[in-house]
Amino acid sequence: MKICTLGLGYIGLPTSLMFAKHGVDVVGVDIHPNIISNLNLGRLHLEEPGLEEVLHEVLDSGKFQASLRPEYADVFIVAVPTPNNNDMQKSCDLTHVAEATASILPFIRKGNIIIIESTIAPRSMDDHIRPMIEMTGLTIGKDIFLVHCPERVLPGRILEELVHNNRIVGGITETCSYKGSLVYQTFVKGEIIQTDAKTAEMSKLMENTFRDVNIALANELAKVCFELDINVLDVISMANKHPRVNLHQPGPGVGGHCLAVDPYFVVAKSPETARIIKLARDTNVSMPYHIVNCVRMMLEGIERPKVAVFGLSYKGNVDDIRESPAIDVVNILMGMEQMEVALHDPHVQSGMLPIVSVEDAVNDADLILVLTDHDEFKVMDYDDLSKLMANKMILDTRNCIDVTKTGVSVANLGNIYQ
Ligand code: SAJ
Repeated sequence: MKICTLGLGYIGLPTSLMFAKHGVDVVGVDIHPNIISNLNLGRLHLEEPGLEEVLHEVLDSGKFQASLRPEYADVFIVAVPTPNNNDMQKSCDLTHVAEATASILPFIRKGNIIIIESTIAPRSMDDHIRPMIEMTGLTIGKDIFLVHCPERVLPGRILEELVHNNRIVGGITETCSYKGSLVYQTFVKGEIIQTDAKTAEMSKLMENTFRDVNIALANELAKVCFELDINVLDVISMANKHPRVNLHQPGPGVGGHCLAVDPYFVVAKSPETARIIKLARDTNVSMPYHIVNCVRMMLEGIERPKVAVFGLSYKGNVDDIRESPAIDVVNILMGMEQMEVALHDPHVQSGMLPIVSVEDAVNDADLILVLTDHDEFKVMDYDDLSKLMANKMILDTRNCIDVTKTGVSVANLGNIYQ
């Protein structure tokens, strides 16, 4: 079998490498020349545990090659980004998916399987992708097989989850679903569930929406408890002792290219009806302002305060700053008069951000503001570090510092008012 993947980002690259590791000939296509040249030299452009080793393995075995152009193959997998459109409802922007699909049309032949893995708005397969393929004159379900198989892996655990998670394979016809499921049998150990395309689209969107809505509930609770002088973290751990309750963790907001993006696809398709989903988004988007209010409260009375921000990525142990609430917090803080803000993140290497060493960030700072739960921040010697500070204050918005191991008092979203 030969597979041609379109898009070599957080999903397309690990997926390509996993197929190659299991003996499939893979050509991975991306539109960025630097990504292609680096990958062919064994250099990664993103951080994901275990990925570099697999890249070297499949380059050595000759099973993987990165390229700027698609080629003839048995299977085409589209894994390109679907951002929000710039409209009021932040609908699903299918431009990259449509362009990637158009780019393979000259190479598709009878018997090929085309898989869209990108997260897409409900009915995108039926209303947009299907007509593009039908324009070739090939009959879907007979000559060519079209499926939506949404990616569902968690950044930070991608290689493990690619193998062990269940896969939903939603075909345009039943034969499409069957043919698509055979492709994933190459390495997937989880259940491979066959359904239709629109059920697959909505199932994927609901997984991320479920999580977003639940985090919004925790964040709303954090704000309510703040107003009522109740420790939200204690409340959550008490309530979660009930066998059917699983409150999520409050924090500075919800980021990444999935939870902060996908729920809008549903809202945009059904704006009058999808009200809880929209409200959850609004609540999560409001969290950076709540965090800044907390910071302001802690710094009251200090002239020209300095905040050392720990963590810019959207969650712990990843380098991805897309839609990161930490960036929103930083932007609000930087817009405040008299406020000095220093940034530290051991995972992020963005040339665009003035990231400094931990010592430079903390030197003369009044407050350490932890916005991302990187492992490095959990094991740091805060007693030692605080000697460099003008005022020894820490606000841990992720509740990730073990307070029993530090002599410095650490505020979190549960005890900020005290
Ligand atoms: N977060 C909280 N509180 C929590 C849990 C998470 O504030 O209790 C925040 C995180 O800090 C982060 C954001 O939510 O900013 C999202 O993080 P995440 O770890 O929940 O999810 P992602 O975006 O990294 O990956 C999600 C996963 N979806 C689900 O768990 C339902 C993953 O399986 C999907 O493949 C991925 O989206 C995707 O690509 O769609």
